[in-house]
Amino acid sequence: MQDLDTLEKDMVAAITGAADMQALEAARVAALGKKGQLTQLMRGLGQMDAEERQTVAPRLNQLKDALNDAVNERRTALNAAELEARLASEKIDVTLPVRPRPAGTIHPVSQVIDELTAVFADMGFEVAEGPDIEDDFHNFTALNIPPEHPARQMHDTFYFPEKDDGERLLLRTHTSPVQIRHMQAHKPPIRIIAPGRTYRCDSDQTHTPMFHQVEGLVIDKSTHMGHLKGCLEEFARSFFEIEDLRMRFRPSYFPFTEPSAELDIGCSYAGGELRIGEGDDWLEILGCGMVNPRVLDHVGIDPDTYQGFAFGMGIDRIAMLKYGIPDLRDMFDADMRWLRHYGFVPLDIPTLAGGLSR
Ligand code: 2U9
Repeated sequence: MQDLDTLEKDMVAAITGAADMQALEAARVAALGKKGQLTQLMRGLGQMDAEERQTVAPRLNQLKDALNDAVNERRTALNAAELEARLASEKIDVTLPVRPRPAGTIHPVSQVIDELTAVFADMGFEVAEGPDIEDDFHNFTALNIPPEHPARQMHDTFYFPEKDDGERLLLRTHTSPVQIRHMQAHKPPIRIIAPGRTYRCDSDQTHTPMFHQVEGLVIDKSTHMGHLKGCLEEFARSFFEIEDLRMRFRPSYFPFTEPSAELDIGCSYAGGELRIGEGDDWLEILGCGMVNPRVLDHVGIDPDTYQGFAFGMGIDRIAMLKYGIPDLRDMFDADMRWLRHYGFVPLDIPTLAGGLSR
């Protein structure tokens, strides 16, 4: 019996000390398996006389129960530890966003350029581009702004240092030189828009030294003011996504167009908040006119055969109006918080069919 006590102690120690399920199974088999130590002892009962069997058999049964209890207890403990470890390793933070936001957004100016392009492309316009650094002829003279013209002062031009030949290059003050270059390189009919950066030495609450413009030009044999009106009304309705938008053309003056006009759209300023398409007030959105015949002369297009219309508008301004952006200067501060707030989802490309804005 003393031997059985030692044996029990050793087997229970092997079971309770098993570090994992594999070790526990090995300890169980060593004690209770077909060839296990207890099974061998049970088999020995047959060789015992009745009296000895009567004392040993209950002791072996008790040992068997103790070993089974020890195995079950250890299995439960190991299972619990394994679950604990799995739960710890599979921990998820339920406060994390379900799907991470893409890091970048589309700047409102880029978004509005895409929207303008979609609207005018649908009317058959192509996009034209040209250099930011221009010469005096393409930026001024060809546009009927001769050297002594007062409009030159109004443009607050950034000039480069004078070259050896006396020429002074400049940063374009409007995108009009793009249309001049296009007319020099292409014969009419012409139907283009020119979006891009423009520069004027001016900086305050409503002006930045770099800003964006889009201009448009249509030249054909019988293009007239009715085409201008229809085209720009269609543009305003599509761009602001308001079918019954109120509009009016007001006479104006530009050296490069004659006659000239400005387009106002209906709005309300009630409660200090601008609402486009509501109320009785007016908001100027663009300038336009019939291309001055002198401009056509400068690029070698016969004004007796061809005529056309042109328009121009500030992209930054209409982006602010459409998307309720309060301060112009924030547009070019590259502040990530501002960009996250006013930016657009990269794959939300504006189309007329799919909707211009979200
Ligand atoms: C050519 C002929 C004519 C472009 C035009 C305007 C009227 C105009 C301003 C709007 C706000 C500039 O950004 S702004 O300050 N532009 O009002 N632009 S007509 O006329 C052209 C252009 C090119 C060859």
